[in-house]
Amino acid sequence: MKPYTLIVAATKTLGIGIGGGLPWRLPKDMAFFKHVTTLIPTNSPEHLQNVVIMGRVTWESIPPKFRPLAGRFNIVISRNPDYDLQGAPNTVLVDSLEKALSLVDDERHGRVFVIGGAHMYRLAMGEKHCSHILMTRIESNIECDTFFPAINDQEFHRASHQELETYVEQVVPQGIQTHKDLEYEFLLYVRS
Ligand code: FOL
Repeated sequence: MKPYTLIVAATKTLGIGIGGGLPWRLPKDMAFFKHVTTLIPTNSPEHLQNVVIMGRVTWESIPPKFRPLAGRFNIVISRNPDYDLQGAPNTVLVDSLEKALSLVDDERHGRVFVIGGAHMYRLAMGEKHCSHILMTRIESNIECDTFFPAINDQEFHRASHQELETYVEQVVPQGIQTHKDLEYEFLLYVRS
C-alpha cells in the first residue's frame, strides 16, 4: 500500500467543521489545498493523477461547482452502496477506507490524500501508512461541532518549514498569516 497524507484545516482545539461545512473562509488556504492535492511531484510521470479520499459528508460539503475536485481522482466512502454520486466523472464510491486505498494504482496515481471528515481522519490516522499530516492551524477559536483527532506526538513530529516547502514543492508563507480577523499557519507533521 502507498503511504498517504491527511490534509486539514483545524483550530487549536482541533475544530474542523460546523453544520456540515467549513467554519471559515480562507482563500489562500483553499488555494494551498488545491495546489498541494493536485501537484504531481517532479520526476514522477506526468500522466499520473493524485487521489483524494473523502467521506460522504465531506463530498456533500464541497460546492457542486467544485465537485468532483478537478484534476484529481475522487474516491467517496459511504456505507450506503446506493449513494448517488449523480454521475460525477472521475469519481468512485466505495464502502470502506481499505477499499478506497486498494483502488490506488501506482501506474495511474501519484500522491494520495485523505481530505476528511472527522470519521475518515480518525480511521486514516491510525494506520502506519499515514505518513504525513498537512495542517493549516487556525489560531482563533471558532465554534465547531466536528473535530480532528489528536496527533500522537510519539507517532508524529512537526517538520521544519524547509521540509514543508520541499514536500509541497513551492514557497509557503512561514509563520502566522492573517486573513481579516483570522490567524493561521501552515504546518507539516511527519511520522517518526
Ligand atoms: N485542508 C485545508 N488545508 N483546508 C481546507 O479547507 C480543507 N478542506 C477540506 C479538506 N482539507 C482541507 C474539505 N473541504 C473544497 C471545498 C471544501 C473542502 C475541500 C475542498 C473545494 O471546493 N476545493 C476546490 C477549490 C475551491 C476554491 O477555489 O474556492 C479545489 O479545486 O480544490
